[in-house]
Amino acid sequence: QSYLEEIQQAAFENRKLLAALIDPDKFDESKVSEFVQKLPKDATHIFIGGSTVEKDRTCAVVKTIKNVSKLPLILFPGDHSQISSHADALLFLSLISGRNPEFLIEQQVRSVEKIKNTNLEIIPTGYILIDGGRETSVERVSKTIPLSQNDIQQIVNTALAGQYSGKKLIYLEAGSGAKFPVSSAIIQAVKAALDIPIIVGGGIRSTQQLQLSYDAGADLVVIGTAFENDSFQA
Ligand code: 1GP
Repeated sequence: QSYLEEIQQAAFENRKLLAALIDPDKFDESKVSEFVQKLPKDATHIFIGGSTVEKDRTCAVVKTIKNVSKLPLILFPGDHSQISSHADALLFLSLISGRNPEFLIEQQVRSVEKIKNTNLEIIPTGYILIDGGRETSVERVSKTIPLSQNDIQQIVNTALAGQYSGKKLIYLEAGSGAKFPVSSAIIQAVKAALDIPIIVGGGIRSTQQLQLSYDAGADLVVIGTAFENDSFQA
């Protein structure tokens, strides 16, 4: 079974998934092993990536994580430099909420030479940036405008356009450190319209917010900051 198939099957069976996001810029190798060993037992995946990561850091951190954890390690890269062949899979992201060709296709083309001779599983993913109440680094780096949480129809249409173009997953992103996460109303509407699994992340800091996202229809939730600062509220 591929990593994508595992996610699809869990979504089909309504088994909720939880990814801990590691931003290689914020962890040195010794810190990362300790962090991974202390992750909550219900974490099912590790995502790795960030908006701005120094060259070669990702690879070093990926190798360290691989030594200490058996969880599937999935690249969630901010740009083509963050691709490491030592991970298990790659969210091949296209920032479809934005209109910046750099993140719609340029970074993807530039990543091909790095990817094509590896065993990385490539997972086509539509990435949708939604306003989380404060400017986040995704917005700054991608130079794109997040969709308003009020414009549910535009978010649903964007997600559907992603599905129709062959994306296998849709990622609803409020941005790392968002003030408020993607609303239940948005998740519900996207879930009702789509046939593919939905990832939700950005600004989720408590069990209650996590459960709200799951109840609304998120198949996989990503938590970065709250785990990183050890501030997640049980
Ligand atoms: C960011 O969705 C992730 O890409 C996680 O966000 O750091 O706010 O948990 P947080």
